[in-house]
Amino acid sequence: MRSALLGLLLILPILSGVAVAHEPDTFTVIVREDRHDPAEVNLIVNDTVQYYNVDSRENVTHIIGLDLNGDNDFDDEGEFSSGVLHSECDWDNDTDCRVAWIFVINDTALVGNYILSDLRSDGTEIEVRLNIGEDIHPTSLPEIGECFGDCEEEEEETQMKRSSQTDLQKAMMLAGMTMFGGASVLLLAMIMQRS
Ligand SMILES: [Ca+2]
Ligand SMILES: [Ca+2]
Repeated sequence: MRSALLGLLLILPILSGVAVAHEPDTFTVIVREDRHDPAEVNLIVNDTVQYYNVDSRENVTHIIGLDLNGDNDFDDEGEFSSGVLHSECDWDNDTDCRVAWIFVINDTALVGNYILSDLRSDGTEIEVRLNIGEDIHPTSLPEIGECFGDCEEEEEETQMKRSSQTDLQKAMMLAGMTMFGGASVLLLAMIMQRS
């Protein structure tokens, strides 16, 4: 009985999570000798994209990734890559060998439009596009008070922006009042001079 209850408790959050989240899709890109099919992929967070290398030229491998600083590698800050992709593998002797890059988009930090590079071992390179959008599902927004990730930070930021705007408004109102006051005094002085 207790274990059944425990099981239910464990399953419930998973079920509710699945119910509100976007149904994950998997996109496949065929990495060829001269191009990718398709050359551009549009997906959203929770989707998966897999790049299959079918370039069977001898000793030619591919590495696909984001080269932010353009130095022809993928090991700098904010960069990511597939690792070396072969067209075929001898897994008996090389268990680390890969023919595909299965890229699971499981982090909202990845949202953005990327121009990835496919660096081939023969020294050539092509650009491919990967557009990652947010998983927006308006019918199932989190309830007020519920938090996803670092929302505390966001709230603080909004409050800070708001308070600085209010200060600016106050300053402008004060300046306006001062000017109006000054103008009134000037007007009064002119009237008094005439009369
Ligand atoms: Ca780099
Ligand atoms: Ca580098």
